[in-house]
Amino acid sequence: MEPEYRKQPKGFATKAIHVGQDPEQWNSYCVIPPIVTSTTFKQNGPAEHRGFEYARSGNPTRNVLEKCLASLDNAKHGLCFSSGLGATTCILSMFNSGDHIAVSDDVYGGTNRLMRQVTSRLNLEPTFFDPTNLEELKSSIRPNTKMVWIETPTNPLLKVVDIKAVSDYVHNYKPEIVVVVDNTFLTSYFQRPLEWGADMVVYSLTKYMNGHSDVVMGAAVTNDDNLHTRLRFLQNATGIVPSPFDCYLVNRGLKTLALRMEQHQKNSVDVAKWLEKHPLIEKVIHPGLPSHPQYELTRRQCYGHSGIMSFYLVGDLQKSKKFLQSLKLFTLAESLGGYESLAELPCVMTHASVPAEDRKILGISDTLLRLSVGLEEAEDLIADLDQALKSIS
Ligand code: P1T
Repeated sequence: MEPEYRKQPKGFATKAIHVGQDPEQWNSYCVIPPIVTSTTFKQNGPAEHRGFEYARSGNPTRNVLEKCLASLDNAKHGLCFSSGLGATTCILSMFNSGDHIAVSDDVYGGTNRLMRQVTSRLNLEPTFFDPTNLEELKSSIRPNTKMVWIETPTNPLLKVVDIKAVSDYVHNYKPEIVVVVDNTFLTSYFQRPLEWGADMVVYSLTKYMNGHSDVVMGAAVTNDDNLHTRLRFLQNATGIVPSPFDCYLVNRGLKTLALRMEQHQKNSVDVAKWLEKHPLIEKVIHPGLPSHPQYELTRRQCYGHSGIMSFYLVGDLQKSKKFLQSLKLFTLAESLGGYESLAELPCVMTHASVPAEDRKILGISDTLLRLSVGLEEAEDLIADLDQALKSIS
């Protein structure tokens, strides 16, 4: 019998719709949180304010979203930033020159670029390890390691990392090392890393959490009061904050997160199973399929899988390009997690900034394609893939 995913406890959709949204917090009793655009707030006396003083340090619309986001990960604290990489930058600014950070080798290209080309200049030395190999993790930890950063599933190869094994090892070595999990691909609906011992969860809200491809934003959630205090200070001190209008949109997007993720999952499994049988597809990478190397771990650790998948085409760079240009419903574009289906070629798009040598070792080849399967009819998506594959056969 196929192993089941973890059973989703009841209440997720209710929290997404209600936590932080109480109408009685507003004078007007408005049911939908207002977009508060004021940059500053009247004080009763100098330095005597009523919770808000200046919109960078706190904004009512942002507070609503931060509370709701924290609840979805069963976390105490949530903080929003102006992008996913903004959240990462803020987290990195918790550390000092000379500190070491261990980073998963397969991460979003922009995260790789930030770590390699910016963090390293600040003498915050990042080293990369294969997160599916605990021995590599062990040998990459040093006396000055302050943070271990993983993505799971990874972008774009969808390697699934055992969050508990990583967190246990790191915390046994030294409890103060911060284990951060980028949970962008699955969202708090399908995976909640704090349940497995991670210290902090990071999101590009730009993706599934907002779900409508019209906001760039990031977030971090944690149960650790000390980490939260440090990060809240830095959120204000570095100024990497989102706009109230964007907070309103993401808060709205969360209301349908559970529904959307269920449908993304169904559609991506249909598409993946169809692709697996196609002679022009060398290999499909989808953690929800038994062919995935960490299929059993995925079932144990996650509540499901999203619409993200990758595959290797039989052919070369020209074929990959022609295939992508022949798609009609899938849009050839970077990003993922919106209601619309997207397709891309990581080696020259999202992961072009990863050094060619590393791309080769990782398997981000000219024929590795990534799909973000959206919410259209699965049959229509399959028909689109079929006609595009015919164009290269
Ligand atoms: O784009 P931004 O909101 O700054 O988020 C960066 C980011 C962080 N983490 C993961 C796992 C991501 O996938 C991203 C952004 N990724 C894309 C734009 C992409 O097409 O993969």
